[in-house]
Amino acid sequence: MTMRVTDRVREILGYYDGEQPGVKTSLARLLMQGRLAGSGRMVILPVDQGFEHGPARSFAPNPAAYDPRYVFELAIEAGLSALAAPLGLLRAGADRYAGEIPLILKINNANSLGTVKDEAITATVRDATELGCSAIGFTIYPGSDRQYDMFEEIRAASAEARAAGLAVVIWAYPRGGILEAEGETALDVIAYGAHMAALLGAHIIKVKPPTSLVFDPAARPAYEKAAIPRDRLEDRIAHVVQSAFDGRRIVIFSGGPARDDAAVLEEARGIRDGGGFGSIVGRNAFQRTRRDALQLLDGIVTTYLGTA
Ligand code: FBP
Repeated sequence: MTMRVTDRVREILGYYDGEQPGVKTSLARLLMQGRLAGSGRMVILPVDQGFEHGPARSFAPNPAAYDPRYVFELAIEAGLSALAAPLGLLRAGADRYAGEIPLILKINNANSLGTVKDEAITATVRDATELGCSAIGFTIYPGSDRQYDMFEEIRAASAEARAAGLAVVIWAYPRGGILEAEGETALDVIAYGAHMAALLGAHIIKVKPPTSLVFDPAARPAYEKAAIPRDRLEDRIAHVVQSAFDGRRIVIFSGGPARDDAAVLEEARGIRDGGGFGSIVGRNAFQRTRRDALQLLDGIVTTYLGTA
C-alpha cells in the first residue's frame, strides 16, 4: 500500500468498528488497491465459473483464460481490487504474483452436474492464510433446502477467518426451494439475501442486480405501503444497500453472462448512482480478448471514479 488511507476509506472502515484490527487491515488492503484505491469502490475479478458452469462454457470464448496466470495478469493489468477464485486456481499463481493483487479464496463451490442446490467446502482458512489472501469467499443459497446447513458452515468458517485477520465475503445467491428463476433476482429476495448475509457477519456482500419484481406475496404490502421505488436500477440498488445495515456493509453487484460493453457500463452507472460499492465481473471480463477486456474494465473503473 503506497497511498495513505483516504477519508472515505476511513469512513467505511468505521462501519466495522468492534471488528478485529486484522480484518480491518484486510478490508483496507482491498479498498486501497489498484485504480479505485481510496475511492471507496471496488471491482473484483471472480474466476470460479469453471467450477460452477464447466470449462468450455467459461473459457472457450477466450481460450487464453484456461491458464490461471492469464486471469492473475488480467486483474493486475486492469488495476482491479482483487481476484477471487477456488483453491487450485489461486495456488497456480499466488506465488508468482505474490503481493501484486489481493486474493479472495472461494472456500465453497458447486457444479452444474448435481441436482441439489448446495455447495461443498473446498478449502480452509489455513489455505487462505498460506496463500496470503485478504479474504475468504463463501456462497449461501437462501431459499434452498440446504440453506440452514450453509448458514452453519459460514458461521464456523467466518469465526476462523476473523481470528486469522481475514475479511469474509458472502455471495448471497437466493436459489432453489420455492424460488423459480424470476424469484432469484426479485428485489425483495435480493434485499433479503443481502440482509441475511450482513446478519451472518459478512464484511462484503455480493448479490445480483435486482429486477423490479416483488416475489414474496407476504412482502408485497410492505413495499407498497412504504412506496419503495423500484422502476430505476439505481433505486433498486439503493434499496439493497439500505437492506445491508443502511449502507454500512460493502455491497457489490455481479456481472452475469457476457453482454455488450454499453449494457455493462449502463449497469455500472446504475450501481454507482444507487450507492453500490462496486462490481464483481467475471465472464464479461475473461470471456473477451485481453484487449477488449482491458477496455471494458477501464470503462467500469472510470464509471466508478466519475459522475458521468
Ligand atoms: P460473473 O460476472 O461471471 O457473473 O461472475 C460472478 C459470479 O458470482 C461468479 O462468482 C459465479 O461463478 C457466477 O457469478 C455464477 O453465475 P450464475 O448465477 O450464472 O450461475
